[in-house]
Amino acid sequence: MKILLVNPPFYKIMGFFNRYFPFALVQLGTILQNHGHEVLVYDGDLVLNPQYSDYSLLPKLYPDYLKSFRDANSQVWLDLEKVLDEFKPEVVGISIYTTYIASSYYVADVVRKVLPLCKIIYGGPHTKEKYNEVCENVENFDYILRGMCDLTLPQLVSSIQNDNCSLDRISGLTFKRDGQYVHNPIESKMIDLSVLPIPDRSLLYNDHLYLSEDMGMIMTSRGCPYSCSFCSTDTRKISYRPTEQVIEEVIATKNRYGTIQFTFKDDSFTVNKTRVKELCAQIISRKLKICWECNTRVNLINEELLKLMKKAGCNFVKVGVESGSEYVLKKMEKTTTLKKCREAANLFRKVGIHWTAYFLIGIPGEREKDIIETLNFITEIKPDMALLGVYEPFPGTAMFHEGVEKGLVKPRMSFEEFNSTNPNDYYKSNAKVQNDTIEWDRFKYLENLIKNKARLYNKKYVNIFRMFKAKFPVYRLQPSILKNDFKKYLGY
Ligand code: B12
Ligand code: SF4
Repeated sequence: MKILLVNPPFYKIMGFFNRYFPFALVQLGTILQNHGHEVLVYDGDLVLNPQYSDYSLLPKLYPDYLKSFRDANSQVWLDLEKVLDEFKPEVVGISIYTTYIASSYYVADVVRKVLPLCKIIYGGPHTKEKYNEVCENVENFDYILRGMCDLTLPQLVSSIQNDNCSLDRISGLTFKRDGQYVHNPIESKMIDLSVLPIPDRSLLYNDHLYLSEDMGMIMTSRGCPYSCSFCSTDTRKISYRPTEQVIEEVIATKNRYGTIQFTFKDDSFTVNKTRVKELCAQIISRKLKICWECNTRVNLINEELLKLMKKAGCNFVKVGVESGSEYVLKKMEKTTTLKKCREAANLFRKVGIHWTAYFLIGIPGEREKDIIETLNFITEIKPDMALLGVYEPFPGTAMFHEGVEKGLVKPRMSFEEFNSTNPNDYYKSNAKVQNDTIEWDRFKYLENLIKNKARLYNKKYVNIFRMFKAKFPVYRLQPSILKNDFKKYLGY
């Protein structure tokens, strides 16, 4: 069958900088291709000329995003129509993240308008928890697949090909029978990654337009054994790809797109140290000459491991420090301590790997004094980069449920609400209430204070120099990346 997988436009409509290619769709597309289907992956959020890289502008710019749904001449939607018209798929898969749900709904409208007979499948992180809400909100779809779909999507496509036979047997499928929705349970949260093919990036429409480093996103594992209460990863288990397969993907991407800066985007890359050591040893012994970054946790590193990672080309590590308050770390169920964060900071400095610390403010129960402690903690542990986010309730998380109990979060959102609300405020009972402990005006004051301090901190010459130094080997070989980073920096 002809299958189009669509990553809905979001950042592009507002002119924001965006990163990477839609990994999940390329992975799913490759699997479908191996089952004999003709597949195209359309990334509606491929931004070629970004205007902004400061995402705190979103509250000001989101009306442009919502307005685009009512503008028949909006270029992003005309572009999608053109692809549908040219490729003429029989099945379209659309991904849904909570943040861009309004766009995912609109993509289906466009598909129905251009190709009324085409089957529409929704999938992605938002559908796992909120499939009932999707059914209530929109009509323009045929199926929702929940959870990991690597094995179930080909099953569904084959059912569609055979007049909807055996739909009952597909794990995590929502479909309509006699006018009623049927929701099959999800049988397993995890899958054996060794059976999956290497994601074929050439399935992307206009694959040559991506920056080489944006093609360098690789997942070497899936899942996370931790259960931070704000995070929607709920696997509690982790499954790994064979090291040899990861190396093959690195080599194939480097050969085709010239990628030298890679990102291992696993939730927590260093959970299994033996595996990381094996991967590093392979990168070194096979002289791959690449740089790479990864995400991990402050409790999952040690000096020996960091040294080896550095030797194998690791130039950036990103960790969720989250808060400078022990009380808040406990509320987040982070299972780390300030002491562990300090130790990690010392280790990164000692080994000399650029490290970014993520911080999160505004969770339920957080007090003013906790935010001040976070501010002080940034200047105490001195990460090379401090990135600050404001808490947003994502469905399926423990904190979402806590928010519902406290009246801060509404369990459902209507179609109209998605189409009139700033995506940062989705599921908040009141856009002008961040949490139950700090008054709105005071919270906004503290948010601006800490964001401005973090911005100034990141712009210190010494921190800019460290960033430049970490990426110098890449800039030397690919000056276009330096130009791009410079533009991003100016917009920040
Ligand atoms: C990489 C990543 C990013 C990358 C880019 C992603 C990309 N271009 O591919 C960047 C850094 C840009 C990013 C940004 C954001 N991200 Co993010 N990201 C991830 C991360 C770490 C990995 C995603 C991934 O590729 N996983 C591997 C693939 C194979 O798994 P998957 O995405 O779940 O896909 C499977 C199923 O969901 C399903 N599926 C997915 N799409 C589709 C489509 C169809 C049609 C079907 C049938 C099935 C299907 O099948 C897939 C294979 O089994 C996840 C965490 C995680 N562990 O998944 C968070 C995660 C997806 N991100 C999340 C969030 C919140 C964000 C941000 C909002 C963060 C922020 N505050 O700004 C932004 C929003 C981005 C946007 N455009 O709206 C949340 C999503 C929560 C939600 N309910 O939507 C996650 C789950 C993190 C978390 N644990 O809370 N992210
Ligand atoms: S925040 Fe990170 S460590 Fe915590 S559960 Fe989510 S992925 Fe795991």
